Amino acid sequence: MTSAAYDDSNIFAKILRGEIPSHRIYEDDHTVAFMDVMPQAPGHVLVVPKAPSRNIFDADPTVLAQTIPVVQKIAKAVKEAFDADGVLICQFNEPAAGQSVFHLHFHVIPRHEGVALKPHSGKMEDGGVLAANAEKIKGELGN
Ligand code: DGP
Repeated sequence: MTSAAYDDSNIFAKILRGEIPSHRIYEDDHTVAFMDVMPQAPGHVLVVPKAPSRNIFDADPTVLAQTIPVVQKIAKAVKEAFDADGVLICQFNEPAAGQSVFHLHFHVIPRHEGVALKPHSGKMEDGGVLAANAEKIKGELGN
């Protein structure tokens, strides 16, 4: 079965164009990282390539190669910022796999021993909490 085409009205395309706000923690020529508004744990970040693709299936391998080093950088920063025991990295492709926003993105989620992961796309977090968590991570990134 083929995937639907990329649709630039998705919420992350709007964030990338600056049409709706986000708590950005990192940006370079190819990639943006911002706080997930429905975090599965405090410090849950989304790493988003600027180039349009719906998910892994239509992504340009060059874009993937540019994105993974940023995922690594953010994983290290959230581990330090939240004193995490581990970091979960995940990425969903198509609704059957749990994808709800159709612009390629990687989830970077700090984990602590014995603390359960909150549901995927669950409860909206308070903006002040997201802002404070973004500042913690930016501090680790040195910006
Ligand atoms: P998924 O497509 O299943 O990988 O999940 C999309 C994630 O995006 C989910 O964890 C919730 C989050 N999310 C949904 N809408 C927004 C939004 O408007 N802003 C931000 N920062 N995150 C969002």
